[in-house]
Amino acid sequence: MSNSRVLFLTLFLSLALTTFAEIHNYEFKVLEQAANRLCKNHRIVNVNGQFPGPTLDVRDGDTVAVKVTNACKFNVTIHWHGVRNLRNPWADGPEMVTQCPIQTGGTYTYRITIQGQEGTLWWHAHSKWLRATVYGALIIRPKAGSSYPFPTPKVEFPVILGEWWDRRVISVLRQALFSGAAPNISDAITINGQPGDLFRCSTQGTTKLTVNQGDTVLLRVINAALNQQLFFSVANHKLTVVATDAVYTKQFTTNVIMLGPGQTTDVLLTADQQPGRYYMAARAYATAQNAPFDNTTGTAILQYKSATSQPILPQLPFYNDTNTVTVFSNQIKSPGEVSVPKKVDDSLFFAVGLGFFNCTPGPRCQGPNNTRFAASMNNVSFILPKKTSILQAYAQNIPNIYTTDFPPVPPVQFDYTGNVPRGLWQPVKGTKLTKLKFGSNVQIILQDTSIFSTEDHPVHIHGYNFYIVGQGFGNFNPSRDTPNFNLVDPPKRNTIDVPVGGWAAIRFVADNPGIWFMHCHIDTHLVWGFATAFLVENGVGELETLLPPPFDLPQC
Ligand SMILES: *[C@@H]1O[C@H](CO)[C@@H](O)[C@H](O)[C@H]1NC(C)=O
Ligand SMILES: *[C@@H]1O[C@H](CO)[C@@H](O)[C@H](O)[C@H]1NC(C)=O
Ligand SMILES: *[C@@H]1O[C@H](CO)[C@@H](O)[C@H](O)[C@H]1NC(C)=O
Ligand SMILES: *[C@@H]1O[C@H](CO)[C@@H](O)[C@H](O)[C@H]1NC(C)=O
Ligand SMILES: *[C@@H]1O[C@H](CO)[C@@H](O)[C@H](O)[C@H]1NC(C)=O
Ligand SMILES: *[C@@H]1O[C@H](CO)[C@@H](O)[C@H](O)[C@H]1NC(C)=O
Ligand SMILES: [Cu+2]
Repeated sequence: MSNSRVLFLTLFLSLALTTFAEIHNYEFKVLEQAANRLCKNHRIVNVNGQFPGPTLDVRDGDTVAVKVTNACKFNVTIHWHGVRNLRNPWADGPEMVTQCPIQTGGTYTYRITIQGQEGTLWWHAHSKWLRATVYGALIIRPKAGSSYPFPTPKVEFPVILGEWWDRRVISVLRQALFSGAAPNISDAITINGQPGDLFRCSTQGTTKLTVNQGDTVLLRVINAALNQQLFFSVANHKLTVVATDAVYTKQFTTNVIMLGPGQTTDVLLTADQQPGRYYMAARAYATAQNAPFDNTTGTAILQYKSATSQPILPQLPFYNDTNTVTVFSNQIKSPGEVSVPKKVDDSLFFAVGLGFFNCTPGPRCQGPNNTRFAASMNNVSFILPKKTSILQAYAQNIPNIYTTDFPPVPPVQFDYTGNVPRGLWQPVKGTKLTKLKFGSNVQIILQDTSIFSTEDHPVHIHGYNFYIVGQGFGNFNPSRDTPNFNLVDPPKRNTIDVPVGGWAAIRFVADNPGIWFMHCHIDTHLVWGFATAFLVENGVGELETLLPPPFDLPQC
């Protein structure tokens, strides 16, 4: 062999052995096609003709390039929920926040990097309400040569919970945005796109998972529902929680889990029951008072090989069983001691919840008592810019797209969870951001309000994982609550379901420069303005600096 050949081989081998990192190429074609559920046909937007869409299956350290072609008549973008994409919000996806939409006939390639994350994430459309049917799993396995922190399961299965409307979701949203009233609730809770055989015309399509007795099974549960927190349980089988939001947890065993929209939970189950058929079931956890919700039960079937018996239903908690939720979420912890920021540089307090805009009685004023529904954070109801995205405006110095004066504390202090005077119910509109220095230690208290109704809100931050150092009910009280923060082994997540009528304290280091969206993952609340964004400044040197925009970034 020639010297250069040897050199090349050595180089190639050492690269392959030291990094193992792979590059995955996927192609997504966004289409609108007929789908049949609950005895009715109507058109849904999907990816590659699949619903749920394709599963991305990668390893920690890999790079993923997804070429998205928009072949439907709506503007679309895709978000990689929970992927940090360090220095690269260009690949994050929220429409008019980090990019202009991919218009009909257009193409954009998302170049995603997975670094230090393992478990289950997911992807979904981030444009209007398209994510109702445009979503799929993103599975991140350990690097080659390393393994799970538990015995490798025999079977792995994504369980994607969703909501189905008998009408086109675009029409449901359009009607709500026109009238100012709350949108219609969904008609079915689904598992992997199927409502299950408790519904009419659904026996054929029901999702089934076949196992052998004795198998261990890893269920990767994702709440992809548009607007609904969900309980999930499997009849007669205990679930051992091993990870949430692609971060491993201390393991614990439970009969039921609860996920807010946006959250994921990996659970292990052992097929140690009598050979038979058992329902996996999902149903609402709903906390807003006097608000209608979809109270149907979505099911799939866990069946032992060759069993044919009638499936058994698990007992799910009552829709308002906050006690079960609290017991469950208090058990989620990091596996051991973690490095939580101890000193806080930016101390923020965000009061979050619903509100109303007064309006002139008429067809566009059909919220309660002649209003239009709104939602806000610190009394700002977020408006997406129309001319260009916030990230493009930031990177290219385009003025008048956003401001950086988001209030660090509520502009008016009040008894957040008490009887709030009507005079405080109407927020102001704005596109307001919080500027953060690179490397700053940030703490945010998220405080629910009782304006209209208390409610648990799944708050998601793009590009970041954060530690949940405390949670409680009522108003946050710094002198009482701060000393009880868990700075040892708190859970790390990308979405926190803030307790109903309560608060949550989160901490993170602002180590990812760029524009990053923060919002309620209930899409009804998001379109009403429950959102803001962070502008994280560059640090020192290339590795702490926002990447330049890719050449194919869509323009408005
Ligand atoms: C919403 O529900 C109302 C009452 O059931 C119905 O009249 C209306 O057509 C629905 N709208 C949409 C867009 O589904
Ligand atoms: C929700 O459905 C369950 C099971 O079908 C039923 O027991 C319960 O009464 C319903 N709750 C509401 C508020 O509709
Ligand atoms: C839950 O709802 C039921 C009936 O809808 C009610 O009787 C019960 O008091 C509620 N529980 C809580 C904890 O609010
Ligand atoms: C609407 O007005 C009625 C009567 O004043 C009041 O009882 C109710 O709480 C109001 N609802 C809202 C959402 O403001
Ligand atoms: C929000 O701002 C509006 C307009 O200034 C004011 O009327 C309202 O009381 C404020 N509400 C809160 C909760 O700060
Ligand atoms: C689609 O996006 C383009 C570019 O941002 C915009 O001009 C157009 O109004 C959008 N169309 C719809 C239906 O929102
Ligand atoms: Cu919300």
